[in-house]
Amino acid sequence: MAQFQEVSKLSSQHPKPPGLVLQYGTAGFRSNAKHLDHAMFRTGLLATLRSKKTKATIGVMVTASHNPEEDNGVKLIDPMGNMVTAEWEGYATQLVNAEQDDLLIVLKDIIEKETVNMSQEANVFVGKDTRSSSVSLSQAVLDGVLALSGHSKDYGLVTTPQLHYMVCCQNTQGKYGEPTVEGYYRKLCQAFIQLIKNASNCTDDQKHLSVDGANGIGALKLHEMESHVKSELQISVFNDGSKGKLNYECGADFVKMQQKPPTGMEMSPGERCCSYDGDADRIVYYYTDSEGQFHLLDGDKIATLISTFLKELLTQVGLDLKIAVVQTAYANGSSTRYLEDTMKVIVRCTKTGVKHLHHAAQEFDIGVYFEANGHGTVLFSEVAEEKIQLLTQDPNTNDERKRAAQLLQNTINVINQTVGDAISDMLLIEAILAIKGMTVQQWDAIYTDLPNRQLKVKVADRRVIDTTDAERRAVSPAGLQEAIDSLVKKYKLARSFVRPSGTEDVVRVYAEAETQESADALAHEVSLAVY
Ligand code: 16G
Ligand code: ZN
Repeated sequence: MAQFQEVSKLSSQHPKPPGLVLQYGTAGFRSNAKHLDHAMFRTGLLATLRSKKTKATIGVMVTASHNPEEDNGVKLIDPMGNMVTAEWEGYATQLVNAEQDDLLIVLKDIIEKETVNMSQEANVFVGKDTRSSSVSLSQAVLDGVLALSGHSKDYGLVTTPQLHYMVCCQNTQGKYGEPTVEGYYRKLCQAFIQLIKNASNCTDDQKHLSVDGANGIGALKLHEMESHVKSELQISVFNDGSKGKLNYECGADFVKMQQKPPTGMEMSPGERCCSYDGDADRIVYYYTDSEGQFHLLDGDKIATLISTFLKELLTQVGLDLKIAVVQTAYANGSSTRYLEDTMKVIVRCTKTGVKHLHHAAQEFDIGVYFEANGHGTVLFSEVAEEKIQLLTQDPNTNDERKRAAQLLQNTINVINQTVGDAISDMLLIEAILAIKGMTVQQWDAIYTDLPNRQLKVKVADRRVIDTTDAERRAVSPAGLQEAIDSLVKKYKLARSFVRPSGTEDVVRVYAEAETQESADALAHEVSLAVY
């Protein structure tokens, strides 16, 4: 078939280094950019097959998120803007690892297994982050789509969540919004402006926010968005890529892991600040107090703020909708306790990785999910959206209920339900703080984090560690969990777990305890037990 001749021809321009093996992990393929050209081309091929199979538009995002500038990566986006299924992740790994001469065999094998109708049209949206390698690597993806005669649309520089949004808009025939960057700003910012109208007496201080753009795509996009919200939110962007290096000593991952401010940011005491990661799908907030001490408000604090706000609104509208917060093992114990005991909301714990949290959140009318690292969003079920919409239009609803219903409606519109989105989360958080007249210190004081520590341990083979109970307990190697249990017993309010990383060749260790010294000591002792 002529179709496959084109694949052969173009794939020889994107040859696979013999013997190189890559794995489609929690974050797609990720590696040093030098090793990825063939992976990009082949992901373009696979996206085209996926599009033919689903008869819908598929997204391909070229980014390595918070990794160093030298790395890059690629991820597939399914029709509703969600992550691709486990089966297709497996195909991705097979296709990318096929030696050059076997490529067509593996490709045809996937076509056969999935009974892909090759005469079906295909449509692929492609986006990239600001890494210098992203230019040629995204071209390799486009070549892959072309090789199978698929149609592609190159969105160029976009955040990861923006591309998820475009894919969802396209496949819902505009019901979710318009599949353009401008349409994205319009939808989110209009909802934000509507929300903020409910804030009374906002001071200039409250309207100002400092953002660390991690020298990446988020900074660029904030500049584009600014004019849409200027009257209500004045943003100072630091680490906007004009001087510093991507993710270097800045960005959400750096701030969360180091528990200190990014370099390149001017902060005065008490000032509200936040950091995005390299592809703007994560956000964390922070401030320094008058003693110069740093305070981090991570994904757990964000989930608490948002779920409190939503729960109060649900009470006001009198709708019986089930709200839950989805976390991972990394969630600070204080946050879980506060949510369950004080807020009385359902809390679920899942394995690390957005797809697990997203999936769990879909089981509720309103599912708020956040990883402690700042990746998260809110999902509203169709039923919830309908009930809220009806209330906003019901002539018999009193003013208070109507106002609450409007707030819920605008929250639905400001939040990017396809995936965690730093820009969208930021707009919602800013609106909530303004509506509640809350300072960042007051938000921080909702509960006090237990001191914690994360370490990574290099081992010969991280796969010998197997976990259960949403990664909170190790089932192998034998004796490891018992060792952790007895170490944990030595400290007050302590908890610890280990898990193999899905993105790096290391084992991660997490510990929390009553004091920082105890958390540090426990993390250290547990990491010794892992060897
Ligand atoms: C990926 C995940 C992120 C998770 C992280 C854990 C997505 C889109 N991203 O970046 O959610 O927190 O991996 O990394 O799912 P680790 O397995 O190396 O700890
Ligand atoms: Zn990211």
